[in-house]
Amino acid sequence: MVKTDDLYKEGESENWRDTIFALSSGSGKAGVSIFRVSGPKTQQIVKAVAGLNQAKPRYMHLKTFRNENGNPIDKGLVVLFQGPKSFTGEDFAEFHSHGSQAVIEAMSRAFADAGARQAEPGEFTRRAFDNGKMDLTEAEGLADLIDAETEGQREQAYRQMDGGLRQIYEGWRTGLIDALAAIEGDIDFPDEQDVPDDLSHAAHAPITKVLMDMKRLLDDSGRARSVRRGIHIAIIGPPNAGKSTLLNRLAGRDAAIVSNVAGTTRDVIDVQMSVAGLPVTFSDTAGLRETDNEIEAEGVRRAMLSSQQADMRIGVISKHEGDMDEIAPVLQKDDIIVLNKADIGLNNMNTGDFKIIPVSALSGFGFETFYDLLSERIKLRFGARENAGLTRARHRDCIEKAVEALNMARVSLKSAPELAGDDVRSALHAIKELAGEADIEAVLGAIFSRFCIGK
Ligand SMILES: Nc1nc2c(ncn2[C@@H]2O[C@H](COP(=O)(O)OP(=O)(O)OP(=O)(O)O)[C@@H](O)[C@H]2O)c(=O)[nH]1
Ligand SMILES: [Mg+2]
Repeated sequence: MVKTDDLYKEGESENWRDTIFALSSGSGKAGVSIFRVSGPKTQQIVKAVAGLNQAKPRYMHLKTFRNENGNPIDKGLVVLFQGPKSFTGEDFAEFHSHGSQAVIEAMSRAFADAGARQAEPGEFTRRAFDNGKMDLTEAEGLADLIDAETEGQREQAYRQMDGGLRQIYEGWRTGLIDALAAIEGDIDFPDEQDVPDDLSHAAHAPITKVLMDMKRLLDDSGRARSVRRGIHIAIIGPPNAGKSTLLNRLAGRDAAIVSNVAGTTRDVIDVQMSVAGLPVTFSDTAGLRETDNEIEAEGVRRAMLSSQQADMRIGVISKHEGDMDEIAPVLQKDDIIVLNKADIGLNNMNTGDFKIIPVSALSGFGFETFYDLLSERIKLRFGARENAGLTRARHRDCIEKAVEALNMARVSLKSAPELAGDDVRSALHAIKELAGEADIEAVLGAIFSRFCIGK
């Protein structure tokens, strides 16, 4: 773990010893509000505000909370956690008061008067991280859990917060340290009899295993990131095929303008919803066609861009000959095609390898079948996996660095094992960065400042 001395430069160290407080439950009127206090003055504050001289740690005490003058503010619960057995690793307390604006203000004043200062966003978690209560991936998982809006996001975030990724990289670290030991044995004692000649080979197996593991996780990283950020699905097709009508049916409201004028939709219209417990943004786009109209042409350009950037596409065609030709170039494997306007009769369409679903976006015919297939595809491609994944670009960057280093290590092993040692050390450093153990103050600042206050 990182030592706090390394992280807090001269002048900032005083900051570290501050006692901080914050309203940790959401702001606004509520039945109950929860304040957190952390730092060396915590017990003193529990005494000053709750009148508890000897709080029994980890026990809820029902107390009257008082201001500096001894006047009662409210009655509520207080619990003390003595460091290091607390969330932050410091002395830490929670006060549960009633949730009115006036109580919140009076409580905040009481904490400030008793010697605490208002916490910065993410400062509690930052202290937990600095005190070795969690690594950086776990802190990120916690941030994601707080932000989770769908079941799939919650599951993924929980797994990461619970040390899923940490477990994986600790395994890698063990493997690579074994490999390093094998390599260095070769270098440092080349003439000693009890060191076998093929030590470099002993390093080969653990390096390869870690490498394969890392590659597998990298392959899956697109999925993990999509779940965290939201899955993007573009609705594309020729003008008038019924894309906007389909979007409206998915959204259950009139999100996009529908008309029988070809070229109605120009801007990309996004609708967010949860499908199969996963966060999905559907983008309705302009109908794809050659056009002289400048504005429509810009719409088509945006449609193409949205389609390329999307994780998946829904191609909407109606019965026109040539519809398929318009969308075929932009479709990718596992995309879905709907043959719309089934209410006015169906033609047979040659859609190549793509499964086609007849629907009527207008009447709702076939919509359920389409929606079930869509959910199934989304679940299959983006649904939860057993193991934790690489949910952020930061994770992927670290692992890519490690993979590059280990690839070089494998090459070096045969010819120049001393170089392989350096490569393995680089890979170990990349793992340190992933864990938040390397000196990456800027990264830490960026991550923790995104937390809400009180976390
Ligand atoms: N009969 C029938 N008409 C439909 C169906 N879906 C859409 N329409 C009609 O087809 C016309 C075009 O529908 P839109 O949803 O605006 O089509 P679009 O693909 O968004 O068109 P652009 O935005 O111009 O690219 C409208 O008059 C809709 O009412 C359907 O399933 N059956
Ligand atoms: Mg439209």
